Amino acid sequence: MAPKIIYFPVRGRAEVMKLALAAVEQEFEFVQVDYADMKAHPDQYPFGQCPRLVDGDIDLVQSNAILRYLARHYKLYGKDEKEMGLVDMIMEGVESLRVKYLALVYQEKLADAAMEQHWSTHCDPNNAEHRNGGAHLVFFSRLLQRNAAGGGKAFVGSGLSMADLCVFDIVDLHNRIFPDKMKEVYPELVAFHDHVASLPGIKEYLASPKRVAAVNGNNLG
Ligand code: 0HH
Repeated sequence: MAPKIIYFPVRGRAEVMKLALAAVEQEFEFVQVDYADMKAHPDQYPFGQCPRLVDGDIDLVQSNAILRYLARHYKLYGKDEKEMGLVDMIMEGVESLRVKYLALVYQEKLADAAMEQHWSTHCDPNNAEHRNGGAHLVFFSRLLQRNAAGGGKAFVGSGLSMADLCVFDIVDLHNRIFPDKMKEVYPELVAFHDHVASLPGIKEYLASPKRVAAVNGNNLG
């Protein structure tokens, strides 16, 4: 049976899971969460939250635990322990920036001043060494350049990994809210994003109705 992703009808925290399954050309089923059912079944939703993944007898919540399971199972975790550690490291870096992005969208509602603040603190390369909670786009630009084997197309080694899909998603989210600045300041991240978007499986997924239109739950972003 195809893996089932249970979540709200938005991209949100389920998007990288869908990208991963698309990348390995594994069919999946998307099931819209029943909120009351989620709250009534702590056995299935142990933290009272989704996304949830059901794949055979695997039944998980917590998005990064799900992503790591998918990375292990579908061989998106690098070729050895060293690469696996780097995939984890980059995934955690994306998580740090995702939390800042989520605050911008859900708490600040993309207000102009908050957008400026987010760009200044978490995106402007001239401010990278200031206090930013370890969340900054330039860190990803540096890591991409550091991985010579990837040639600008992979963050870890030379093949596609879960790290790439996580970075793809966070760059995609920033491209949407800062389209001009991203092209101007981070052409290498935009080129990386476009490369991932063109990969077999991902290209078809992105153009399909399975890619839900709503990015976040408040129609912003
Ligand atoms: N640490 C968890 C993880 O990484 C965090 C999960 C989480 O925040 O998996 N889950 C939220 C949904 S993500 C949750 O279950 C935010 C998307 C909101 C979209 C709402 C769309 C409605 C549109 C019809 N929240 C429910 C809760 O906490 O009660």
